[in-house]
Amino acid sequence: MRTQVAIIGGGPSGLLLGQLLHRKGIDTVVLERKTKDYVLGRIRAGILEVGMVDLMREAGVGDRMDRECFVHDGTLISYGDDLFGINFKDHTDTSVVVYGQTEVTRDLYDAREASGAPILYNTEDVAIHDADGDAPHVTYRVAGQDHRIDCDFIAGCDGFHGVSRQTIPLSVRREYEKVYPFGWLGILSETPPVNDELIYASSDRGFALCSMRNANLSRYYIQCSLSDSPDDWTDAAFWDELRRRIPASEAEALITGPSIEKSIAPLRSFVTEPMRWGRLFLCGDAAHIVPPTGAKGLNTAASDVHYLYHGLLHRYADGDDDGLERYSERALARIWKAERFSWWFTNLMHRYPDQSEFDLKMQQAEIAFLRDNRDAQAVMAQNYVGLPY
Ligand code: FAS
Ligand code: PHB
Repeated sequence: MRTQVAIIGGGPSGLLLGQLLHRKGIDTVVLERKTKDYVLGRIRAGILEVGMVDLMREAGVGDRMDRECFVHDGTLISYGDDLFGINFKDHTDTSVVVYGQTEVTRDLYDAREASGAPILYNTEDVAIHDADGDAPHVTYRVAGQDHRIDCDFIAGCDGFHGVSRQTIPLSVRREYEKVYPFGWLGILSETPPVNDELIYASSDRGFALCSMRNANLSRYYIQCSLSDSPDDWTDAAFWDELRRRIPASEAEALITGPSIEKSIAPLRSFVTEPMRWGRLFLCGDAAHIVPPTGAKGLNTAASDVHYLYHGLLHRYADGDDDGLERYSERALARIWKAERFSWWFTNLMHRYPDQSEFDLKMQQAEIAFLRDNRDAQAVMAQNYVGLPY
């Protein structure tokens, strides 16, 4: 088989890139290790920046998102019972959109399958060959049969545990990582959200987040120990701990129900440089990870897709390689700013096991400064709604 761009990974990065390229007549093949149902079963991001919203519309998959999403002009932040708002619209004239990654991925799968463009599921032993040579190609196995795809370019959209990043030699790759000493225990419940806005809550007992997917589907998180497993937490224990971490007014309003999904996500900051090696381009979680506090994971994947899509478009349309040559530099410039914001917000809102009393006072002072200072809120708003592409 031959194609112009082989895309490894059928998550949001790979599917969005594939859909954008397909609409411009550029041939792609998407290789996904799992099944579509497995990918759709992973509960992940919930907040889309305007850049991602625009890309979904440009990809022709924005209609359901535009119908069903919630537009949020701000968010709430609390420390104990002290609750205050950050008004994004007021500071940036921009909002964010609440529309789950599951729905984004579903819309992209539907579009891919409707287009007839090839997507291969259950691909095994995917390997990248000659990425830094003149005959890049990908080999893989499906149902016991070995296959090869010759291509012009390879997009490594296969997430943190994929094969693409590992293909770049260690002599070329530089990796930067911070692993946080806690995780997020998240649940989905078919209950109305406790508030119309998200609540990022800090407390003496740790962090909590009240989010949502729609008017009757809520998403809640509490900071938990890395030694915890979801089975250690009954629903009742989760709800009790969540109530202890959010303002009393919200705890009283909280409507609880049985969890329909319960999982723990570890938190890490990670970046690999460069994001390009010859004809291989890394995109999304394959190249970088953020703690979900700043809602930047999916949204930095989106800006990578934007840069790579336009680089490939110019390469095929007029032979101009400038976008591809500058891809890694441009993507990383925005990624590092998102890494900084995610790291800053995580440090501000979470309890660290080794924190001193002084450290706690610094955290409380910074939250109070954010509450009281308009400029501090403007900086928060600019980072949360998404820095320019
Ligand atoms: P993905 O990991 O989503 O997709 C990669 C795809 O490649 C997967 O479908 C995988 O099966 C496939 N793949 C892997 N190896 C392969 C191989 N060798 N061959 C073929 N296919 C292969 N972000 C937020 O903004 N908010 C959140 O609350 C949030 N929660 C998260 C919770 C968890 C547990 C995780 C892991 C991430 C979370 N994220 C969150 C970040 C998440 O949304 C990612 O940023 C987003 O999924 C990135 O999309 P992709 O780059 O497509 O990577
Ligand atoms: C979510 O709804 O899953 C969500 C929202 C905001 C975040 C992280 C996760 O910062």
